[in-house]
Amino acid sequence: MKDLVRQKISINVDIMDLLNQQIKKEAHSSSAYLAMASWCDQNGLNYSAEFFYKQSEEEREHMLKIFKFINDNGGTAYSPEVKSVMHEFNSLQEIFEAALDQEIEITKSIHSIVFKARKVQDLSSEYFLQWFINEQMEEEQKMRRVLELFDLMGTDGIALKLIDERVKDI
Ligand code: OFO
Repeated sequence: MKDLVRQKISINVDIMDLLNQQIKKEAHSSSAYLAMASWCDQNGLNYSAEFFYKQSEEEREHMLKIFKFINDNGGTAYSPEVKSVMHEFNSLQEIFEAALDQEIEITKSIHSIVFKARKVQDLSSEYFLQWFINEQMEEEQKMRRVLELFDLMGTDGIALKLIDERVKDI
Protein backbone atom coordinates (compact mmCIF):
# COMPACT_ATOMS: atom_id res chain seq x y z
CA MET A 1 0.00 0.00 0.00
CA LYS A 2 2.76 2.34 1.03
CA ASP A 3 4.65 1.67 -2.24
CA LEU A 4 1.47 2.21 -4.21
CA VAL A 5 0.98 5.62 -2.61
CA ARG A 6 4.58 6.54 -3.26
CA GLN A 7 4.21 5.65 -6.94
CA LYS A 8 1.44 8.21 -7.22
CA ILE A 9 3.39 11.12 -5.91
CA SER A 10 4.02 13.94 -8.30
CA ILE A 11 7.50 14.76 -7.05
CA ASN A 12 10.56 12.55 -7.32
CA VAL A 13 10.81 10.05 -4.43
CA ASP A 14 14.51 10.71 -3.79
CA ILE A 15 13.82 14.45 -3.68
CA MET A 16 10.99 13.81 -1.25
CA ASP A 17 13.44 11.98 1.03
CA LEU A 18 15.83 14.92 0.84
CA LEU A 19 13.00 17.31 1.62
CA ASN A 20 12.13 15.23 4.68
CA GLN A 21 15.75 15.60 5.80
CA GLN A 22 15.41 19.33 5.18
CA ILE A 23 12.35 19.37 7.45
CA LYS A 24 14.59 18.07 10.25
CA LYS A 25 17.17 20.76 9.54
CA GLU A 26 14.57 23.54 9.62
CA ALA A 27 13.16 22.15 12.88
CA HIS A 28 16.67 22.04 14.32
CA SER A 29 17.26 25.66 13.24
CA SER A 30 14.00 26.68 14.92
CA SER A 31 15.03 25.04 18.21
CA ALA A 32 18.57 26.41 17.98
CA TYR A 33 17.21 29.95 17.58
CA LEU A 34 14.85 29.43 20.49
CA ALA A 35 17.83 28.48 22.69
CA MET A 36 19.66 31.60 21.49
CA ALA A 37 16.59 33.73 22.29
CA SER A 38 16.53 32.27 25.78
CA TRP A 39 20.22 33.08 26.37
CA CYS A 40 19.69 36.68 25.16
CA ASP A 41 16.60 37.03 27.37
CA GLN A 42 18.52 35.84 30.42
CA ASN A 43 21.36 38.24 29.68
CA GLY A 44 19.17 41.33 29.32
CA LEU A 45 19.69 41.59 25.55
CA ASN A 46 16.03 42.19 24.83
CA TYR A 47 16.15 43.18 21.17
CA SER A 48 18.37 40.24 20.29
CA ALA A 49 16.02 37.98 22.23
CA GLU A 50 13.09 39.30 20.15
CA PHE A 51 15.13 38.82 16.98
CA PHE A 52 15.82 35.16 17.75
CA TYR A 53 12.26 34.42 18.89
CA LYS A 54 11.13 35.70 15.50
CA GLN A 55 13.82 33.74 13.66
CA SER A 56 12.72 30.63 15.51
CA GLU A 57 9.14 31.15 14.37
CA GLU A 58 10.25 31.73 10.79
CA GLU A 59 12.23 28.50 10.74
CA ARG A 60 9.16 26.64 11.92
CA GLU A 61 7.20 28.26 9.07
CA HIS A 62 9.87 27.06 6.62
CA MET A 63 9.59 23.57 8.04
CA LEU A 64 5.81 23.62 7.63
CA LYS A 65 6.08 24.97 4.10
CA ILE A 66 8.15 21.94 3.08
CA PHE A 67 5.93 19.63 5.12
CA LYS A 68 2.81 20.83 3.29
CA PHE A 69 4.54 20.71 -0.09
CA ILE A 70 5.37 17.01 0.35
CA ASN A 71 1.89 16.07 1.55
CA ASP A 72 0.11 18.22 -1.05
CA ASN A 73 2.00 16.37 -3.76
CA GLY A 74 0.98 12.92 -2.58
CA GLY A 75 4.11 12.17 -0.57
CA THR A 76 4.58 11.53 3.13
CA ALA A 77 6.05 14.20 5.37
CA TYR A 78 7.52 13.06 8.67
CA SER A 79 7.32 15.00 11.90
CA PRO A 80 10.94 15.68 12.88
CA GLU A 81 12.79 14.76 16.03
CA VAL A 82 15.17 17.46 17.20
CA LYS A 83 18.41 16.51 18.91
CA SER A 84 21.52 18.21 20.28
CA VAL A 85 20.49 21.84 20.55
CA MET A 86 23.22 24.05 22.04
CA HIS A 87 22.20 26.13 25.07
CA GLU A 88 25.53 27.42 26.38
CA PHE A 89 27.14 30.49 24.80
CA ASN A 90 29.93 32.84 25.82
CA SER A 91 28.78 36.02 24.14
CA LEU A 92 26.27 37.65 21.77
CA GLN A 93 28.93 37.74 19.08
CA GLU A 94 29.41 33.98 19.41
CA ILE A 95 25.66 33.54 19.01
CA PHE A 96 25.53 35.55 15.78
CA GLU A 97 28.59 33.67 14.47
CA ALA A 98 26.84 30.38 15.20
CA ALA A 99 23.67 31.71 13.55
CA LEU A 100 25.58 32.66 10.39
CA ASP A 101 27.28 29.23 10.27
CA GLN A 102 23.87 27.60 10.62
CA GLU A 103 22.42 29.69 7.79
CA ILE A 104 25.37 28.88 5.52
CA GLU A 105 24.87 25.16 6.15
CA ILE A 106 21.15 25.47 5.35
CA THR A 107 21.92 27.38 2.16
CA LYS A 108 24.29 24.61 1.03
CA SER A 109 21.67 22.01 1.83
CA ILE A 110 18.94 23.82 -0.16
CA HIS A 111 21.30 24.32 -3.11
CA SER A 112 22.22 20.68 -3.14
CA ILE A 113 18.54 19.62 -3.25
CA VAL A 114 17.96 22.08 -6.12
CA PHE A 115 20.88 20.59 -8.07
CA LYS A 116 19.50 17.08 -7.54
CA ALA A 117 15.96 18.15 -8.47
CA ARG A 118 17.36 19.63 -11.67
CA LYS A 119 19.30 16.45 -12.41
CA VAL A 120 16.21 14.21 -12.07
CA GLN A 121 14.03 16.81 -13.83
CA ASP A 122 11.75 17.34 -10.86
CA LEU A 123 10.67 20.79 -11.97
CA SER A 124 7.97 21.16 -9.30
CA SER A 125 10.48 20.76 -6.48
CA GLU A 126 13.03 22.95 -8.21
CA TYR A 127 10.45 25.70 -8.65
CA PHE A 128 9.22 25.31 -5.06
CA LEU A 129 12.76 25.68 -3.69
CA GLN A 130 13.40 28.97 -5.48
CA TRP A 131 11.68 30.77 -2.60
CA PHE A 132 14.12 29.18 -0.15
CA ILE A 133 17.14 30.28 -2.20
CA ASN A 134 16.06 33.93 -1.86
CA GLU A 135 15.16 33.52 1.79
CA GLN A 136 18.59 32.10 2.57
CA MET A 137 20.33 35.04 0.91
CA GLU A 138 18.32 37.43 3.08
CA GLU A 139 18.96 35.49 6.28
CA GLU A 140 22.70 35.24 5.71
CA GLN A 141 22.78 38.99 5.04
CA LYS A 142 21.00 39.75 8.32
CA MET A 143 23.54 37.77 10.37
CA ARG A 144 26.46 39.33 8.51
CA ARG A 145 25.09 42.84 9.14
CA VAL A 146 25.05 42.24 12.89
CA LEU A 147 28.55 40.73 12.85
CA GLU A 148 29.79 43.83 11.02
CA LEU A 149 28.52 45.89 13.96
CA PHE A 150 30.81 43.96 16.31
CA ASP A 151 33.74 44.70 13.99
CA LEU A 152 32.85 48.40 13.98
CA MET A 153 31.85 48.95 17.59
CA GLY A 154 33.63 46.28 19.61
CA THR A 155 32.26 44.04 22.33
CA ASP A 156 32.47 46.03 25.59
CA GLY A 157 29.42 46.82 27.77
CA ILE A 158 28.24 49.99 26.04
CA ALA A 159 28.93 48.68 22.54
CA LEU A 160 27.00 45.54 23.38
CA LYS A 161 23.93 47.53 24.47
CA LEU A 162 24.12 49.69 21.33
CA ILE A 163 24.46 46.65 19.09
CA ASP A 164 21.52 45.01 20.84
CA GLU A 165 19.43 48.11 20.08
CA ARG A 166 20.50 48.10 16.43
CA VAL A 167 19.37 44.49 16.09
CA LYS A 168 15.74 45.65 16.24
CA ASP A 169 16.15 47.38 12.85
CA ILE A 170 17.91 44.47 11.13
FE1 OFO B 1 15.00 28.18 7.06
O1 OFO B 1 15.64 29.78 6.69
FE2 OFO B 1 17.37 30.02 7.15
O2 OFO B 1 17.82 28.57 7.97
